[in-house]
Amino acid sequence: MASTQIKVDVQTGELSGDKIGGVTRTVDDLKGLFRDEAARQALDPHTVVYRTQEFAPVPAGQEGGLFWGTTFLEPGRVGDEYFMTKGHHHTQRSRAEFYLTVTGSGALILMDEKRHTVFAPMRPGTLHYIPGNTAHRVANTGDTVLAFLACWPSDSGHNYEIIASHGFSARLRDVGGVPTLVEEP
Ligand code: S6P
Ligand code: ZN
Repeated sequence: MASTQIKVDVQTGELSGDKIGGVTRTVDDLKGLFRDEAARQALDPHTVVYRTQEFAPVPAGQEGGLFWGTTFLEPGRVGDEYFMTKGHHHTQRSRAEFYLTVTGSGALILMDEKRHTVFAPMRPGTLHYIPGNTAHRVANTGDTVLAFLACWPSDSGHNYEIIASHGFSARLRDVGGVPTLVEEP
């Protein structure tokens, strides 16, 4: 059986090898994501908020395979909110995922089907299991790049529409210097 191999720099999270794709999300791409839209518009639209790398050894949607990726989330703020990922559900709702932090510090924000939102601290070495049926997003609460490795089923898919239209039920905001989940009105 053919094996498929890439390299992971475990210090930085950088992937190298074949079949690696990814996306970059700038301030301009993240219109409507943050609470303070005026603060977002005041930033340089070309500023990179995060970039991803994704190793897809099988076609997306194929049942039984696994994907591996790294997300590099820059430090920064939009108003009192930290730079964060868009956040998503998996299209196949039951699909779970692992996140392993390698650099920086931040927060994994999880929302269950009842729209109950919690967060867990991320720092180098923390491994988080994201259960199925759980929307997930990451915020960088530190001053350096937050890099985390992820592993998820190849048939998970990503549903961004629900979060784009309904958001999470709470936002992680800087309240007096402390990352605090604040319920949305
Ligand atoms: C994929 C996994 C991550 C995210 C990445 C960017 O299931 O959860 O690779 O895609 O952290 O976040 P988002 O919400 O923009 O896809
Ligand atoms: Zn995911």
